[in-house]
Amino acid sequence: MDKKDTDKIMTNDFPRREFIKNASLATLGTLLGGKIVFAESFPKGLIPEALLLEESPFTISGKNNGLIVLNDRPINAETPPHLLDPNVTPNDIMFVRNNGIPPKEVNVNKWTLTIEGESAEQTKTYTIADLKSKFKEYTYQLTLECGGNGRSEFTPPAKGNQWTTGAVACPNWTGVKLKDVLKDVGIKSNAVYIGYYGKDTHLSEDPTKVVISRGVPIEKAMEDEALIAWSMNGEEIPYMNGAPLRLVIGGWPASTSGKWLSKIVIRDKVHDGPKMGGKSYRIPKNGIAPGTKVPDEDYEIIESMPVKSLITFPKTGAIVKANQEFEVRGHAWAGDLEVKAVDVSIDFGSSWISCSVTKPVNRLAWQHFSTKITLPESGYYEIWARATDIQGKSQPMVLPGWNPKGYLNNACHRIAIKRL
Ligand SMILES: Nc1nc2c(c(=O)[nH]1)N[C@H]1C(S)=C(S)[C@@H](COP(=O)(O)O)O[C@H]1N2
Ligand SMILES: [Mo]
Repeated sequence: MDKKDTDKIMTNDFPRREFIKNASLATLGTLLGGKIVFAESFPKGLIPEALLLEESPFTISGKNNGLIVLNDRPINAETPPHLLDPNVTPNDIMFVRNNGIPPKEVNVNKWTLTIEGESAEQTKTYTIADLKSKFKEYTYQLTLECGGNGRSEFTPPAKGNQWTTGAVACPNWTGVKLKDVLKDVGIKSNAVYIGYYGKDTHLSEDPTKVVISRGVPIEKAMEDEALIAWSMNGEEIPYMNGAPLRLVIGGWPASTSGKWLSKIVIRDKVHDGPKMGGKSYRIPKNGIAPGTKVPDEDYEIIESMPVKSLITFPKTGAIVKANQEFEVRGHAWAGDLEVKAVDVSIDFGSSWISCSVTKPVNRLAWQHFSTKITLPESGYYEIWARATDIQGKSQPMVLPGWNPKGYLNNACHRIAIKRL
């Protein structure tokens, strides 16, 4: 079964229809790429004709119209698994996770990056041209996954974007090493953390309010693969993904990869910008029963992301012929670690078939798995994928431990298949 065949086969778009049916007119407007004129006459519950078309003709700026919009203010959109099939994620396919409103003006020639902070030897400001001429350029393929990817599966449900599996991507990033720029400024010996600031604006429209300002320990910032990037897959970074400049911290929650990057602070303590404290991107230090309340001091910051995999082919809902052998393939990643093995199951986890797994092209890039499968008799199947990292940790089959904000769901990915 080649790619074209499964593309033609049915897919289950029911959840999307439910969402659209219940969406506000403003959300529908975003999905359609403009406000609905005469909205007051639009029958409640009717699905706009444009959204009934197989491919919506209108999109989020620069993005593939197959992305699924979860929220319109701020704009958040995830990628269905089958669109993540390429080994290197194309620019128009990468998910969008905004906490605020992207900057109105993005001028590459006027853009500056300032480095400062109590553990910086001096304050220095660079234009993008300065960065390009002063420092050596590097390209790495780096995996970015939102800490809340998979949130929709937790019960009791957690507030926030109801990501299913699509808040992950692994494009090629080009830029300079964060460590080269930090060293050029000078790092004091008491440095422990860095923090970023971007040019997006707060949902309240209060210009003094910072949307999000997170960071990483200085050791993570000094890794070879931590980049200040201006390019994705050899092109400009898409506007929604942080053009013209962003941090790329592979393997850690993507919230550490600041978009529309304008300032980096070198701190003598753990960075304390908005979304570093409380329950944001933090999980209880100890396992808890679902629904338990935990005081803030018993939380810790999420660092390396857990092992996970995604089946990108076939597309869920595919129908295969009797005795038809077909390929099952996808990607697997494990935060700072490498993936050692990927297994798939066609019998709900009773037995597992081991897949071939590629080496990562560089550290912190996702890996690819594949195997060939024939289904024994006619009927409904699920294919489950389970990756194991080099330390022997595997994905849970159903759900990992519940946490109040619904982070780090690395449960096995499942797809539905029917055999004729
Ligand atoms: N300036 C800025 N940087 C940001 C964010 C943001 O809202 N503003 N969102 C963060 C979060 S939570 C994630 S998951 C990633 C998403 O990156 P993407 O939108 O390019 O997929 O960007 C991170 N960097
Ligand atoms: Mo995120």
